[in-house]
Amino acid sequence: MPANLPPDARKKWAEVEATRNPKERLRLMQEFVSLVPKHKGTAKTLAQVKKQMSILRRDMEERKKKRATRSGPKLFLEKEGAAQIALIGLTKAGKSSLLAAVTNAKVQISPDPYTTRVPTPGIMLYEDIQFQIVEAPALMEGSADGKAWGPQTLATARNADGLILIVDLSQDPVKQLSLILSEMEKARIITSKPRGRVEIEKKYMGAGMRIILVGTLVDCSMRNIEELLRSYRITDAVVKISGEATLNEVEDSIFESTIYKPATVVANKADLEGSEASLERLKAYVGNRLPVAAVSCEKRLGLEILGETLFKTLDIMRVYTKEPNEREHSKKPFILKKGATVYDLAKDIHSDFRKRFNFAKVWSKRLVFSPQKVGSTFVLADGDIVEIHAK
Ligand SMILES: Nc1nc2c(ncn2[C@@H]2O[C@H](COP(=O)(O)OP(=O)(O)OP(=O)(O)O)[C@@H](O)[C@H]2O)c(=O)[nH]1
Ligand SMILES: [Mg+2]
Repeated sequence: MPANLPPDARKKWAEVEATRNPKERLRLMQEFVSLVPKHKGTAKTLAQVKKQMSILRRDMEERKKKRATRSGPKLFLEKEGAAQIALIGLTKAGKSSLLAAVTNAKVQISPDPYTTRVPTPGIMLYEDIQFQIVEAPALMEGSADGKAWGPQTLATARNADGLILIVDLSQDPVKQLSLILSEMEKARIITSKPRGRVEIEKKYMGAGMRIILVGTLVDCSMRNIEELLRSYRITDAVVKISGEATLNEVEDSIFESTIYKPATVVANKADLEGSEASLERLKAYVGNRLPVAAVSCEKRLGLEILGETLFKTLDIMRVYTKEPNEREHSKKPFILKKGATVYDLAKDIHSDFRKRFNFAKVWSKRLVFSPQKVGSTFVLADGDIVEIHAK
């Protein structure tokens, strides 16, 4: 049963998506729900929207509480550096100790529980990249239901580009990690790449629609998908479809609010007795789902691989730019997602380049001859040097 929502409901959803004010958004979502006919075909959509509404309500309540006390930190920390990484773990796992060991941050380390109560940032260097690491207040059972600093901890995770999940090897690490993963999943944050075959990434206005199909459409054409999305006023997006997908599945993904965050597990306190056995148990539990790094923040052991591990899990690359008449390229890299093209780089440099792009020259280790003259669709790789020529 493809495309089962009436046009007025689609229009309403477009209004929801265009609204940032949480109260207004909630009201529009409520109206949306009342416009959706209730039957088996719409059950999933309704459940997803209701879940979004409950998250929104909780966030609003949290904000109200903060306003009432007139204190409390901001919900989000400004991003700095190439990527923001949230440090998530139970109390006393060693989050502050890790921050102290790998960044410039001044933090309070203590044997008492719940020492860090506000998101605390620090900058870590890996080669020529700066990662911003943010210690979130300790996660606990009930965080996803709003207990203690739960909303703030989970908002920190949701707002970050990637996660470090830290566990204490002197306590049961499997229990800690499974608690972390289950609280996050309740808050709709997952650490394994979505199984979903349809991914919709909304883009800035004017970007246009790009559908990347690696597989087959079952009951529809590319054109049907564009029409469907347009009926939701989605006109600027990259839609990735893999495997077999129906039009209905594409429609479902519009309401999907689960987000994927690449994560690395850090197993701390590897200096303590008995840590080897618990590391083995942790590794057996994790399997090949996530990378696991055993460290001792106190003894400064095992930390040297952290930068490279983060870089790999984030799926990012560095690209250097060069002015046409200069010999040296920029010292500071542009950070792009793997698979990004010359076009993505050009619009990151200057929004004007989108229209004025003529051609680029690329110096790369992969190319037999460098530089090579390329067009905007050329796919870049880590370490490439790019010189952009405008019209
Ligand atoms: N043996 C050992 N102890 C550690 C290690 N890292 C941290 N600790 C100790 O663990 C305790 C908690 O460390 P913190 O870094 O404050 O932990 P946290 O996760 O920031 O805790 P809260 O902010 O209170 O939730 C402190 O007493 C640290 O000295 C380590 O690698 N080995
Ligand atoms: Mg702390």
